[in-house]
Amino acid sequence: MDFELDQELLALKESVQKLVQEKVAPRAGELDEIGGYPWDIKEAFAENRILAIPFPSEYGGTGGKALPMAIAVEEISKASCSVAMMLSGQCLGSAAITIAGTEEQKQQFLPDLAKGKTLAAYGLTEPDAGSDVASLQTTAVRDGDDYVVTGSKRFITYGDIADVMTLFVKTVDPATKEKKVSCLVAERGTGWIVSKLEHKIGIKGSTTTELFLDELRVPVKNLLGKEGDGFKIAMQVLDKTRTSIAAQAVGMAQGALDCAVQFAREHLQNGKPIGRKQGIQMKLADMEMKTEAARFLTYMAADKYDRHDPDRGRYSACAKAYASDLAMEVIGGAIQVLGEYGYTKKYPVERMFRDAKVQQIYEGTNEIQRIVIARSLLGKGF
Ligand code: COS
Repeated sequence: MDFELDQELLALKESVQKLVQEKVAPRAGELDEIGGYPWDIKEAFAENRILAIPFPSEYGGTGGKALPMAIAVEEISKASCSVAMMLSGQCLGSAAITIAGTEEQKQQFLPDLAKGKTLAAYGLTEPDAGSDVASLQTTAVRDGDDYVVTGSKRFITYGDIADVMTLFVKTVDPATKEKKVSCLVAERGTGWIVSKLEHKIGIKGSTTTELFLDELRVPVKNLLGKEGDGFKIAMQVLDKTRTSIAAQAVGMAQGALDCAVQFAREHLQNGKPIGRKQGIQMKLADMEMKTEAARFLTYMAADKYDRHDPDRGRYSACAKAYASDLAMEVIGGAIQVLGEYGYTKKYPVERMFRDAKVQQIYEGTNEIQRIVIARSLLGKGF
């Protein structure tokens, strides 16, 4: 057992840190103010192969492993969770193809995604189907060589700018008339309409959309796996990507802790730094302990995913729920250390506090994570 990152991961961490300092940190506050997608940062990420991290090397990626993803996402999130979403979203939107695609489907979609020439979205959630995936209503009906898809999707990250969307639908078995969850790869320009851009509390530098699917045509050859495989594909994707959400939370907790430590060193009261007060020291120590614990749980979950551990889904749920609950606590603690300053836009902790709330919600609420964890402990039938 070795708790140190190997040379390759350390080099990745350093190169992402450098890029974040140059390109992301100076823009983080402005992105929160104006919203939208930072295309210039996307170009820098594409050039520096950051967007290639989610993809296997055979398809132009850097390996497609969860642990390097977690390390890169953590580093970006220290400065801006909105920008980290760019990488997390590319992984989430494409993972179904990596996991369940045929060789031909992978060759068709993955190389351009790995180059950052195209962007991906994950079309699962609907207005009436969030936590309960099986109750989704969007329907795909066969018409010759196409499926014709009708329905709507809600809270879809990058639905407005994605070129491909792994889209979860119900197909109808012609023999039994039974409706089954299936996964299609839909392409831009085939009939998905952005009906709304959400106004959110945080992660304002990433777009969240409502989509209206109006007779969207998807070639039958874009079906991933078989009809009826969609539910399991959706769950397998989330087993991987929840480690990336945990990494967002760890990155923000660390960013907030760093800010609180610096403030405690520099901010004077009665001529002495507030860091000399034990009340402040206790808070900083708690924040450090919890952030480290969340980081190691996140790295372990990602490593277990990469090793195909049979309990990888449970570990990624543990990491996602623990790290995101803890991030709210740590960032709230950082605001408390900064006092009124922390409540203003002069410091990034107020933005982090707003950005960190969503990790307790998206990719399955933390209540759902606890169900996943408990069922995994109890076994089939619970
Ligand atoms: N990998 C592979 N298969 C899985 C799986 C996983 N991680 N999780 C479940 N399955 C399989 C089960 O083994 C079961 O297979 P069989 O029918 O062959 O027995 C099937 O899928 C159904 O599983 P289950 O009965 O557990 O499904 P539920 O409808 O009870 O739902 C939860 C389970 C609630 C855990 C699931 O719907 C979930 O994770 N929801 C949250 C979705 C989410 O994260 N939404 C956010 C969207 S992305 S922003």
